[in-house]
Amino acid sequence: MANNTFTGWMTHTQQTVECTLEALLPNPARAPQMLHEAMRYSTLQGGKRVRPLLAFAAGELAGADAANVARVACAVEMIHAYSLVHDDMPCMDDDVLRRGKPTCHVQYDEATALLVGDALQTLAFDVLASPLAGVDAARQLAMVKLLAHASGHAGMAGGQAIDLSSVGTALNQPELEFMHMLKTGALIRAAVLLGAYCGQVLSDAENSALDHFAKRMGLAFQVVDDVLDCEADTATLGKTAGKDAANDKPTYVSLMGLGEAKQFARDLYDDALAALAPFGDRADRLKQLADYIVARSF
Ligand code: GRG
Repeated sequence: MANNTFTGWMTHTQQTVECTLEALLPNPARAPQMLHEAMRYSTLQGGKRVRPLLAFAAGELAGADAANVARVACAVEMIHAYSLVHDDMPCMDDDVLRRGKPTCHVQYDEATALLVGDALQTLAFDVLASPLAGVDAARQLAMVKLLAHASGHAGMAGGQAIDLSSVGTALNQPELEFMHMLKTGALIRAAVLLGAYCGQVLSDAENSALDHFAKRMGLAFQVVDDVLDCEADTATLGKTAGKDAANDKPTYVSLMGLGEAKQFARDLYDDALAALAPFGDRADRLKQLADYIVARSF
């Protein structure tokens, strides 16, 4: 399929991500074989690769070298894969299926799943800290710090902690928003900014416009996830709208109802797209991607 259509670009980019991950992940024939195999099992051939796609689209906007973006995008995807492996473990969400196959701790064992997450996280930083052609060392250091911040206590891990401690409690909308901004939003924001940092230096105004886009998209992604979950549950189980059956966690649908949650997703999407106006057609890929991520819930 031609790369100049959005679908063609997406398929091509997903294939690039798959090949780059293949090359970066450890060889399953080498010891420790089970760890290496489980890292590959948890990362390859699965997922929509939304974060890498965002990195590539932001890289295009900044005129970045595709090989650099591929490495950075894969570093972000490794953090994402690690988070899913740990999130599925019995001490967290205790899920048995992920992407249509047994979760890592079911397929292997809990100790292996813990180590897979640890090893994917450190591999991500190894990849991000390895020289990127044409990117100066100070900028690359800032990129490493950005991913660390997005993944740790002030980002994804912190959001997960708030999520776990909120089970059975009634979060209000600002609290829910704060939790999601950290848990899923921070990594999505990092994907966009890291992709752009692979390219030409943007002005302060351009950086904050892109940052605003990335934050709005991070939240929109979660609202859409809640809307689609609710619609799938209602269709298959006739479940009460918006309650997470596994642990009664609050969602945007349980907080504001399905119609308002959809409207909220649309408002976030409109706001995100408005932030891209100063980039003109350089932001076309990001706009198409925003459409793909959010508009599927309208
Ligand atoms: C364990 C530190 C730690 C954090 C876990 C992101 C996360 C934090 C948990 C995921 C829980 C979850 C299902 C959240 C809903 C939104 C979400 C991030 C879904 C999974 O991301 P997708 O849709 O998944 O990009 P694929 O499989 O396409 O990669």
